[in-house]
Amino acid sequence: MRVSLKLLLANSFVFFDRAMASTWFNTLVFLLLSLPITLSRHHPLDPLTPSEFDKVRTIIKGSTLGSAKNLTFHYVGLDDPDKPTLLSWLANHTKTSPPPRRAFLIARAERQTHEIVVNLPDGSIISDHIYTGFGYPLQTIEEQITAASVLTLKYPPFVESVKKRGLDIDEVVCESFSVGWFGEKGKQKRVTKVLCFYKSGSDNIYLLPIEGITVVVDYDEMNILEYSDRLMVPVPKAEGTDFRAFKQMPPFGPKMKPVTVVQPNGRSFKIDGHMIRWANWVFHLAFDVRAGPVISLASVYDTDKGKHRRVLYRGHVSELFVPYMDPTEGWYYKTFFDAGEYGFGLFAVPLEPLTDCPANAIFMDGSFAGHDGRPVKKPNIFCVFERSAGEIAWRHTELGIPGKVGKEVRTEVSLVVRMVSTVGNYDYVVDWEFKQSGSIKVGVGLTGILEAKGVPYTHTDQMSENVYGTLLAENTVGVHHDHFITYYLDLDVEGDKNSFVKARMQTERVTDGSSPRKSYWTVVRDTAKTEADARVQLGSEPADLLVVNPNKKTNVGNTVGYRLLGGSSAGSLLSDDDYPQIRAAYTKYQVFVTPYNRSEKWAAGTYAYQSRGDDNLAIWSQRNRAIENTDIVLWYTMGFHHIPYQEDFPVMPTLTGGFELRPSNFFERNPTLKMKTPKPVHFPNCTTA
Ligand SMILES: *[C@@H]1O[C@H](CO)[C@@H](O)[C@H](O)[C@H]1NC(C)=O
Ligand SMILES: *[C@@H]1O[C@H](CO)[C@@H](O)[C@H](O)[C@H]1NC(C)=O
Ligand SMILES: [Cu+2]
Repeated sequence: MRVSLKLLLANSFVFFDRAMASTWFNTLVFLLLSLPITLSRHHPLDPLTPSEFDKVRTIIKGSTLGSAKNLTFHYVGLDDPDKPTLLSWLANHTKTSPPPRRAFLIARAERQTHEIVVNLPDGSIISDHIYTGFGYPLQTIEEQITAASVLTLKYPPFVESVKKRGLDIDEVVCESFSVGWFGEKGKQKRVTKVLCFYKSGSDNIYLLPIEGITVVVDYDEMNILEYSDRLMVPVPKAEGTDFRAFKQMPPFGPKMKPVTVVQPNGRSFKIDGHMIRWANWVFHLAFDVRAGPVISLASVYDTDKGKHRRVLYRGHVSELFVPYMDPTEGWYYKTFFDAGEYGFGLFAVPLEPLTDCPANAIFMDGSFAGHDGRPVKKPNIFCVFERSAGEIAWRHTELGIPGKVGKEVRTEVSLVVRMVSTVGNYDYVVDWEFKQSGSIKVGVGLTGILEAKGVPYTHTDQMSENVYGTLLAENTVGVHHDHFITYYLDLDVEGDKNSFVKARMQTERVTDGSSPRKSYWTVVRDTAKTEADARVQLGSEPADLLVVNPNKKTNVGNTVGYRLLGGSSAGSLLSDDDYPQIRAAYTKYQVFVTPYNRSEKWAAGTYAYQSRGDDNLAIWSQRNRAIENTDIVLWYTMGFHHIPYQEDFPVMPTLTGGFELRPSNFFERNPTLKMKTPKPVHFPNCTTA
């Protein structure tokens, strides 16, 4: 859920809105954009620019599809070059020209889904394939607004239902919710369910649901298919739901003195286009409307070897599955796929300097193609900053030498790339943090508003039925749910031929009397041969999980690798035959490893909207392909079972989870041994003791 649509549109603006209306102008822009000089400036992984989105639109409008009725653009993005092509270009890029820039788009026209590849340099359509399988592409913001705000709010029976509840229609706001799939056979229409909320003086609409009304809208016809008004549960009281500062009454919370991070000599990182260089790291950062931030070509400089060494070819959020645990009529279908149904990048919000990101942050913009294919700018979509939060990178006090105390400490400074996506009620703060130790830490902060249900109860003593959640305030239940955030991690540890190793810790018994000890643990290293060996439920047995390069050894003979330190791991508790679980079957495991395949990027399938579970990570993994000493992709699913608590009301304090990719026999020794702690900064009113 979903969608402060108007706000999102207000924060974006459309390029060339009127100018593009005239055809000669289109042709001119088209010709200008065709000049190779414009294109050669791009890194092959740079996201499409606003003018490239325009160009794609112009090409499609000029094709046979251009005359189709109701042509809508559901996804437009870079058709990233084939990996071998890109790698060979990178190895040689002073001598050869980059792979041609191509766009991949998913458009709908006349109730059909088209998958189109456009060659940008010459404006040709390379392929136009009609997808006939189950599931639909991302919803557009515009169709969500039309279904919710235009159709529903004007629908006479709905206006009547609002009146019957004694509510004022002008205070009602509505939003579109994806409907899922519950075993229906045959092709289903592309539909949405609309839910409405009551503002009544508070802006915290998600805590003020109008329960008992079902509205089903056909997206393709844009009409209301079903309407029912079942029961009359009061809208919860608005009192106490407001989270805006100016609405709060004294007494106020603890007062703090100003605090900030200053870098008097400037930042230690450089952004060149989409390439970011900081300390020992270099990587490419792109925005994708479905994934949000995409990190590519991350490599770490090895001071001892005097070169950059490859770590991560590509990493991004692949899916967020958020199933609610209330099986009743108004709630059962709430099993959201925030990336594949809504667009994790599409709902990214502009970051505000000094609050969303610290004072030393730099901001980057992004853009995407709207419903009509026109570019929409997303300002301040990412921030990049150095984090110096008083952490210790490493230290030691040497107390063991009589008469001498030796001490060494290094301060931790890391680099963070941040995006915040507000998918309706929830705000996800996603951080990619690069450390000088060679670690990449990925963090997700969950905050925002709980999805609340209106109930007749004002105290837990009155509740004789299951309310499927926690009574948070009078008439307000926070419904039980999960968050499963799946990351696509194409690690290339010193090259693309990698293996997945489980270093299992196994208890050994001492039975021969050779030691006073009766037991110890030892490590058994299993290299996964096929996909089945690499499905892991974390916590089921103690093991380090590594992606290694079996062809590269350290000087003392260990295999170079990176290990996954999983955090916030939870597995889905739904039954395997439950429909949402069939669609998100991969959430039974936290780890999968697949061989690299360019078309396997989205854990819940390319067409997650109304998907039926026939195309997802769990299904691909069942092919049980070979994954040893080949190009592999690691998939990690972070999970949270969320029982709401009263502190989550009316706005939830950030709950943080994450995982770490940590060099493991990658370097010859601690790579931060010779790292220098930054010089101290002296403040006028601050004394360093
Ligand atoms: C186009 O959309 C309109 C409403 O938005 C609908 O009535 C019509 O049937 C659609 N036509 C096609 C061919 O999809
Ligand atoms: C790549 O993935 C797609 C989608 O799962 C599949 O149809 C195709 O067969 C795969 N290709 C290879 C070479 O495994
Ligand atoms: Cu939650």
